[in-house]
Amino acid sequence: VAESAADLYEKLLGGERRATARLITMVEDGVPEAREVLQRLHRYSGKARIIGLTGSPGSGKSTLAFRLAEYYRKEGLSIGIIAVDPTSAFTGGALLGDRIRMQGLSADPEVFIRSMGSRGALGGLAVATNDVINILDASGKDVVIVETVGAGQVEVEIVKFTHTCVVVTMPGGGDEIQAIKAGILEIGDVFVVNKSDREGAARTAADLEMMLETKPGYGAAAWKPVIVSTVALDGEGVAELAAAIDSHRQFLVESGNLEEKTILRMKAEVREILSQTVGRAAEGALGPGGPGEELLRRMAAREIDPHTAAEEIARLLFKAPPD
Ligand SMILES: Nc1nc2c(ncn2[C@@H]2O[C@H](COP(=O)(O)OP(=O)(O)OP(=O)(O)O)[C@@H](O)[C@H]2O)c(=O)[nH]1
Ligand SMILES: [Mg+2]
Repeated sequence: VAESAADLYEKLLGGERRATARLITMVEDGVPEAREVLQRLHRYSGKARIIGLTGSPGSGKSTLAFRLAEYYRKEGLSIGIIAVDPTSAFTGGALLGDRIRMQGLSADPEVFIRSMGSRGALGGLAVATNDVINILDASGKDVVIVETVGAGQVEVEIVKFTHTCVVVTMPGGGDEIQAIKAGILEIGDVFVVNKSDREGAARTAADLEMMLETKPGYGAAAWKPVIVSTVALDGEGVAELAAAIDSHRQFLVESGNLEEKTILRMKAEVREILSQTVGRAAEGALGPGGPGEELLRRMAAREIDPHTAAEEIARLLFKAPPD
């Protein structure tokens, strides 16, 4: 029996996990009714702290996410964890110990864990992820952790949807730091050298520090990125990481940057949605039976150039008065 959008909405606000899970699946599948629920939910979101965890594959992001979740649970906070396009699923590669700890966490009604594959890429993975952040936020989660593999444009896009971005790295000589250099340095508020039980951790932290301090604009920046060393395996340094995340949060609140960040988040969100809408409209206009069909023929006959044709279509799409 299909649940109506109104039912789903009520159940979600009532804290029903199944409703949350169902709505997320609907978002991933691009089911139109999901939008109706998202619209209604919007005014209930905006309370959660949103933390991004990004960094190279296998650096320990998932393990750290669980550790952080355990830490926040002890503080009495509820948690949502989203893993975006994980190279290894939560139930996959992890060691037995990890799996058992994870099962413990996922049995906790105050913890909601979800992996998002590129299945949701249809409507844009970044938008789908942000929808899921908002769903977990509205469902009452105090903290939402978003894990992404810090590689592509989508990840950088997703980081814009978080309040605090944690970049996770591990000892591994120059390669590791080199990987970080590509764009990731700019987006980190907190940097973690995980697997500090391994050789070369101090060196990696020192290299990182030097890179951050020589970054253009470092002296003028109001927030100086913090570097934390952790061993996610046994939880060492996790309290320090939580403290660093907290002080960044504090900074955002006190400097008024939180509000600015929220506006930027909304902007990124609307921009993504708009560009998709406009893209689809353009496809439609140029498709069979669309107003562009005739224009395309005229272009082929060299009667009209592509710029003029695009202008005409834009005028049709946006219904702007002809000039
Ligand atoms: N030695 C050591 N191993 C760790 C530490 N943290 C995590 N690992 C191990 O590193 C491996 C990868 O950990 P994950 O937490 O899955 O890493 P990830 O960054 O989420 O990996 P992907 O999502 O696949 O990119 C696992 O086998 C962990 O047990 C650590 O502090 N020290
Ligand atoms: Mg992972």
